[in-house]
Amino acid sequence: MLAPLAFPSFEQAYAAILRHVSDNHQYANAPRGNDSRECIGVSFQLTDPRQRTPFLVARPINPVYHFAEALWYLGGRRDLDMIAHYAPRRRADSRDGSTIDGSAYGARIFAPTDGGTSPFARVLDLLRSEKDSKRAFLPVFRPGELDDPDSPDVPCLLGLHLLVREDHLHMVTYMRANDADRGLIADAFSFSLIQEFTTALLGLQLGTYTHHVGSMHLGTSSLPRVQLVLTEAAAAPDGRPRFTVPAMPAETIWVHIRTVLEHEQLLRTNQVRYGPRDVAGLDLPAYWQRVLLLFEAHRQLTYRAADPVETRVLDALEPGARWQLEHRWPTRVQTRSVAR
Ligand code: 5HM
Repeated sequence: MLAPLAFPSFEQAYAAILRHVSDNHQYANAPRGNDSRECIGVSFQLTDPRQRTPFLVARPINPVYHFAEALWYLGGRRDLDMIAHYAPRRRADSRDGSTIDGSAYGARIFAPTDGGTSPFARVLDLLRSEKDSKRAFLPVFRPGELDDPDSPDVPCLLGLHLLVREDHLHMVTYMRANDADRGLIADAFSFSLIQEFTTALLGLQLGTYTHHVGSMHLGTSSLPRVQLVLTEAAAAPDGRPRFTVPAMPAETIWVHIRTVLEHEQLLRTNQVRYGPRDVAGLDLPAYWQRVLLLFEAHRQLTYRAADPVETRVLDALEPGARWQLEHRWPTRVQTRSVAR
């Protein structure tokens, strides 16, 4: 795939990539013991980067994890406390049991460097002063990355490139490697959400999202599920996903991200419980209130033994996110038809 192919949603891109790697893999190999089917140099483009998540029965998604990861990046964080709460397997990426280095991309993009300014803030300054710049690159992979041959966590993301063209903000992602059925789903979600937030900060329209990968691969253990995903995707009437993801409010600012992160921590540590009325009392756009209710749903899944998640919380969620929860935790999350 030399030229990027454009898709209206990630779900359609994901199905196309899965089909490409499973039907046309160039190599069967096992780097670091991971049995894979691999294609070299794979790219795709999303014409509407908001449609960033799949709604497929065969591939249950945890929307709470995806928002947690995107917010963890935006918070410039490295702590395992937050990210491993939603994905315990991330502990394997840590050397010291409390922080992540290589794949804590946000710490390399949003945290201030020695000069007191973050690379992200500098890139925003650049784009405000010269809109057509080609220099707005946010590097993640560093020259010394391979110095330690035993590193558990070498970043897969090389960097993110922002381009403003005709009042639209485009993002181009460069990755050395992507697992098409795992990392890709999380990466496209987080990076396109960062793109949408940046679009709001700059007062622009959302442009395209392009994703370039050196090694696009599938673990052989994923192959049976991938076939089910491909059968389901092929049966979709017009190829379109079941749900449309709403726009992030254009008035979203850093204070909203920080507020969501503060309340996420309270929910993660079970210090508060929220219903729709509680989050309505916070100084947050409705979009972000609904994201907090996703964290409340996760609090209930974590701390309320086998109880079902409260209907008042489920009913206030974004319909697509609720559907994903229903399919991810079918015994704990009532389907909408039963709830009504
Ligand atoms: O041996 P290597 O360091 O490449 O293994 C990392 C694995 O995690 C690869 O399969 C890579 O594609 C996947 N991965 C991903 O797809 C990892 C990260 C974290 O850096 C990511 N996307 N964001």
